[in-house]
Amino acid sequence: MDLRDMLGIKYPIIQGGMANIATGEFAAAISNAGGLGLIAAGGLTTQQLRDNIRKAKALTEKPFGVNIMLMHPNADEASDIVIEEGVGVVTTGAGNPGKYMDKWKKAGLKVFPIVPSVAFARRMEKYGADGVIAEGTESGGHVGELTTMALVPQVVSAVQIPVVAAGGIASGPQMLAAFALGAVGVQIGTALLVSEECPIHINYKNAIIKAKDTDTTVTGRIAGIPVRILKNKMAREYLKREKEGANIEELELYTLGSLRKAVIDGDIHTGSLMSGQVAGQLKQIRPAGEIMEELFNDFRKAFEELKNSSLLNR
Ligand code: TUI
Repeated sequence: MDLRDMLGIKYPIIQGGMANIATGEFAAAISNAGGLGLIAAGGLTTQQLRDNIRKAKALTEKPFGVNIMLMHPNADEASDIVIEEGVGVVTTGAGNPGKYMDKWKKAGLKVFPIVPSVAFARRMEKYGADGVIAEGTESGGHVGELTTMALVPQVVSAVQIPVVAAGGIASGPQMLAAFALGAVGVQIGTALLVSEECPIHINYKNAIIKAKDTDTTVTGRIAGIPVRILKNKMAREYLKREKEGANIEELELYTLGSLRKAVIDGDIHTGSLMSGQVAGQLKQIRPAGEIMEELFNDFRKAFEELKNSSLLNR
């Protein structure tokens, strides 16, 4: 199955959900540039979600979707709004979308749950998911345990439905690796955070551009909500207090509203700068169309180089 035909898109690229960041305007920009843009329902009120869907519809003729962050208190309402507003595609993260699957399938929505394990992917296939997004721990934000390299091929072997790879993909060779592992497409988050169209504070973008390979860390492992962010003052204090045995209530004081601090105020010291491990590769802020076009062209080049390499020719 070619993901481009399945979703009606130019590149086999689904935008990462990115709660509190991915607006209707941003999703439309990604869709107009040839990927599948997504509005993140996480962080929006129900009315804001409706408004953002209508905004995206006004700004693009191309397909777009909604990402529903299942830990968000508004997930139930969001699950109805996507039906009422006639959204074509839903991706879900940070939980089990099982209770919504029947109504979504009846409404003709295409559903791609994000899965951190083989068992969860199998369960989603049984529920009737159209595909799954196998997301490795290299990703930014809320992460699972397994790496993309280990997770994707095991999910591909376990299910019949299409598998999209996510986590650690921001270059042509990484995209090639995802396809080599059996994925039919990729989900791209961090690389699109540093697009011109992405509505985060410039300080947040510059922090990603400045970051090196080892500059992300994972907070919240003990509390059971592991979140990958760029190392900063907030991350250091959080990890210190976490090690010292601070309770969840205290730790939440660090994280509550901290993503918005980074996104809106550009506070790179006490804000939560969610980012994947690929931050170290990203060196400039560019239009989203250029980022996706280069990714796909470099994927082709990487494949040609591999075919012509001495490895295969002696
Ligand atoms: O959801 C994400 N990434 C996210 S959500 C987010 S917003 C946030 N803000 C503050 C704290 C926490 C989150 C930022 N980034 N990725 C998809 C994802 N889903 N990663 C891991 C999972 C997952 C984990 C467990 C999916 C299912 C699951 O199973 C739960 C179950 O019921 O067994």
